Amino acid sequence: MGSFAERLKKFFGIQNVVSESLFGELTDLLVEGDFGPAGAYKTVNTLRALCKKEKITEAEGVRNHLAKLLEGLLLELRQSTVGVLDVPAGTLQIILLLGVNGVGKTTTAAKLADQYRSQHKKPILAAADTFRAAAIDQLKIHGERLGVRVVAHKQGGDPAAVVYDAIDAARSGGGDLIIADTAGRMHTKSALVEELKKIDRIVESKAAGARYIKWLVLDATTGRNALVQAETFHQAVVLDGVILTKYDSSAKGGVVFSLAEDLKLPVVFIGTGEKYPDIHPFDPRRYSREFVGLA
Ligand SMILES: Nc1nc2c(ncn2[C@@H]2O[C@H](COP(=O)(O)OP(=O)(O)O)[C@@H](O)[C@H]2O)c(=O)[nH]1
Ligand SMILES: [Mg+2]
Repeated sequence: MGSFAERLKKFFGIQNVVSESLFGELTDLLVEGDFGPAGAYKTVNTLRALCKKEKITEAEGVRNHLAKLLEGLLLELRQSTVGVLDVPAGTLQIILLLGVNGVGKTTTAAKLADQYRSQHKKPILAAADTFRAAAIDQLKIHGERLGVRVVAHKQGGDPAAVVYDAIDAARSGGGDLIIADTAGRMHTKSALVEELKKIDRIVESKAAGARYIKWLVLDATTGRNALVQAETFHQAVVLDGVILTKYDSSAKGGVVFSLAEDLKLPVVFIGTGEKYPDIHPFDPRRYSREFVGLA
């Protein structure tokens, strides 16, 4: 449990009567917890009305209702996260991992390859971060360790062409799942958006009959900035979901609720460390309960 959950737990432990000041302080706390002011007010307003209707008189009851309310918000999006791990046999799946530098894309690509392999999939890693030679080498090292094939071109090459080749390799019997690592770093935002659109267009045109998925990797410790990143990437390519990394070192996590509410983007996986097994399918109930310090 992160220290932010501890704070919420403590807060509800100290308050025992349901008063307007409880709701006021809770709003401030949610803002601090990366909810953003608008989201915090909206959530607390709904919560206040709910508690009034249900005649809740103890703080503990407010906490339980908050957890349920948050869970409900996430469950609305559940539909789109169903089957993140199980893809119908015979269908090629292409996963494009997007995100800014340092969020954990390459690590996540390796973790996913390991996960899917244990689900009897045959993944191929595509080194579509062609920006630095070191990025390509990093993915190759993971591939060797995991015994997973890596499709790579030279540094400075066209990222879309790497994915293209990986799709050909898969279709000629080399695999049934492509996990593409990308760069996500450009001198300007508009250059990044153009590059993203280009990769997306090319992969889309080659992906007929395949299940093409775009997941944005976000670092949980960056707080509200993660939402800004999500807006940029979502505008450029229409994302299918988010993978939240470094949850082990994050104290907060309220941004997950803003992603759901503001952008209708579900979190599909959570990264909880640097090792291969440190990735877990997102569990809305558990996450919401942990967030308020109930789990
Ligand atoms: N603690 C922690 N560190 C992570 C996690 N995911 C990635 N990292 C670390 O974050 C750093 C950047 O990761 P990398 O995959 O190279 O990011 P990229 O630039 O997006 O490809 C590395 O030191 C990783 O070990 C995670 O879930 N938890
Ligand atoms: Mg990388």
